[in-house]
Amino acid sequence: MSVTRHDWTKQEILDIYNKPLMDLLYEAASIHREHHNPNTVQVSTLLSIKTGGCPEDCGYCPQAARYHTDIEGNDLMSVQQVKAQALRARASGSSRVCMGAAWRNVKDGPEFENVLEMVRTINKLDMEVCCTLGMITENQAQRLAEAGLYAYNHNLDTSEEYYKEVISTRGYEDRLQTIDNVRKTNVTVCSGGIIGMGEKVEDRAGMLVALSKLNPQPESVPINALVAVEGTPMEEEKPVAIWDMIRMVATTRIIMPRTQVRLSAGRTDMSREGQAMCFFAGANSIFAGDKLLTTPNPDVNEDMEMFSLLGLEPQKPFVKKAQPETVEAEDSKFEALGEKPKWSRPEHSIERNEAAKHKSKKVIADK
Ligand code: SAM
Ligand code: DTB
Ligand code: SF4
Repeated sequence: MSVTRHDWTKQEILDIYNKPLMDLLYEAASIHREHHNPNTVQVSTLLSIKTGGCPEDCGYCPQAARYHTDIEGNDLMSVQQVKAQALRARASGSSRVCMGAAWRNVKDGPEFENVLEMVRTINKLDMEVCCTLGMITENQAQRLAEAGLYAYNHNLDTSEEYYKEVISTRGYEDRLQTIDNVRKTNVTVCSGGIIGMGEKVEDRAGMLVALSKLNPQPESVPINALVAVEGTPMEEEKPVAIWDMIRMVATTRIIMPRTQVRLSAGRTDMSREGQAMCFFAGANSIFAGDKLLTTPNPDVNEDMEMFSLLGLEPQKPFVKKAQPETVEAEDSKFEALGEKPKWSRPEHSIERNEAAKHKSKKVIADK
């Protein structure tokens, strides 16, 4: 049985990533079979509960207010809307709902209270609940755990070095701190990143070093291919070659044998054959539903057809970890602390982020 290591070096990871493909696939698939059923795939549905208007400058993100993208922004959804969407997701075979909000960090107050109620509501539908709300404190993580949250998604996105070329409004350390805050609770950690942002293969390896150092390693690692959205600083990035996706998935599987590797954004550009190779290489979860947060994703029926072709079965909820109990708001042991944490703001200048910001002004002025 392969052991879980936390001391991988960048060079060791690069050597794996660059192996002849057949050797890489064989090794990854063998490790995959030691720890997982190769014919089941965990299916999550994403739900953007608060869309757009985000104050951050993440260079990949269509929801950053400063870039001129075409997305339609929305205030926080109601608990009833979320419940209806969750029921739809459950009926279509999803075991998990992942709620995303275009926030820098969670602020205590009525909106967070509503999110806690959404978590309670979905957990009571016997579905795994995940949230991705930006940076959170330990107290906020405890309150989410008490409401019945199963997983919290907070991506490292890339290597610490390349991160400085992507985001200037928050630091890598804060990402690690948020993950650590989640780890202090019984909520599982979902953390991965994006390839295709102009980074080097060394940066992909650097991100895997950072993820594999986490102890325990994340229960889920999403590998996103950049969705290059018009108006963002990364609008002109070339699509990720399927071979890069397969290599990244296989390497992640070898480095983190027990994690669920999630084949995330970018599937609309992948053939079924390409996705099948990713599943063979160790991917065992996907986001389903015709939309990710703001961008398209394959249709649910197309995915079910692919599952049937490949003999894959959707994973049932709570097979990896028992369902958390939901504590009602009135019985809560934790109260809102109204903390004002000092999350960092490096605020260095990133040329392409600045250019996209100014371009948006120009586009508006020209209209
Ligand atoms: N605002 C919160 C945050 O940043 O933590 C939560 C939502 S944010 C959209 C969640 C993740 O989606 C990001 O960390 C990033 O990895 C991924 N993402 C965003 N835009 C993307 C894009 N255009 N292509 C691929 N992945 C993307
Ligand atoms: C993750 O790693 N990928 C998902 C989820 N976690 C929140 C988000 C992908 C977003 C793709 C761009 C969009 O649809 O806005
Ligand atoms: Fe905001 Fe999250 Fe998008 Fe960054 S990734 S701009 S924090 S929604």
